[in-house]
Amino acid sequence: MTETGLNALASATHAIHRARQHLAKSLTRHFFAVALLALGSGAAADDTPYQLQNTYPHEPALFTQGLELYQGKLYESSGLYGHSKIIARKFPPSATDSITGTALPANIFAEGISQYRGKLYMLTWRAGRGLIIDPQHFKLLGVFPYQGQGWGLCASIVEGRADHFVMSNGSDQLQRLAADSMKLLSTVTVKENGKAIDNLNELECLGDYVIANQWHTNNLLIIDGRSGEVLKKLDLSALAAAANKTSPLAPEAVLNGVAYDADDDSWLVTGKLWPSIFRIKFALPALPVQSSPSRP
Ligand SMILES: [Ca+2]
Repeated sequence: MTETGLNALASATHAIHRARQHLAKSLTRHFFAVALLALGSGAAADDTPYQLQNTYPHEPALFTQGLELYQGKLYESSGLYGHSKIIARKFPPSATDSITGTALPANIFAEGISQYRGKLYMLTWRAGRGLIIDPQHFKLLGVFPYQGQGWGLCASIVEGRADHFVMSNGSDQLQRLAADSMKLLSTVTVKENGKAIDNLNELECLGDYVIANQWHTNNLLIIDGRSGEVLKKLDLSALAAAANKTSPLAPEAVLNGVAYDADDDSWLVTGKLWPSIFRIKFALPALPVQSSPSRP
């Protein structure tokens, strides 16, 4: 692998070598390698009922860091150095599906992913560089810098204002990044009745709502992305318990992964190393009326 920096990284897209190998169950995965040395280096809200709609198999080897539905496929990023990958498969899955995706270089720790205007954006934890990837062929399209650690990512789109990404970093802060430049716009502290809520991890945006799961808890938080206020909290302990019934889970096999399905207004949730993906429905609380409008 030859390369020296981010410019080389961006230009390395077409120099990637690809290999294919057949996986068990006749699944196919596309690999590419890129030169990436530059990356080396509440108590307050009530628990809210939800309805379990369905349960699907999930590959229990995946250390899920990002979950996103896009054009009938479920995209998932899986972390850990030396094991990171992005995969995609038709959803709901069937036994004959093929899995496509890409294995990532060993110095990349894949974190959250988000689809935005036909491209996948993926964070790389402590490396401070995100990757922009073509969701069809998994080619590297670009690189963007970010500040601090990168955990979860989602794209917030509201008619009448500029799009932005929301990024978590494991703290109680959410960063807003301009979607057109990936530049930091602002940060907001997530609070539940005045108390900061930390360890925010995987995210899903729906307009101004930010749905976040909190690392090492079974909580799914419904957040007003404009103010950071936790509007509701779902306790998904029953789903975590159900996952544990079929697979002994390691201590790090925690709830992580939420994706919105606009087709039926439901949500897919899973966890690291979980054998199941759950489809749930829940009512979104109304967003408070803001005294100062968010539009410019
Ligand atoms: Ca997500």
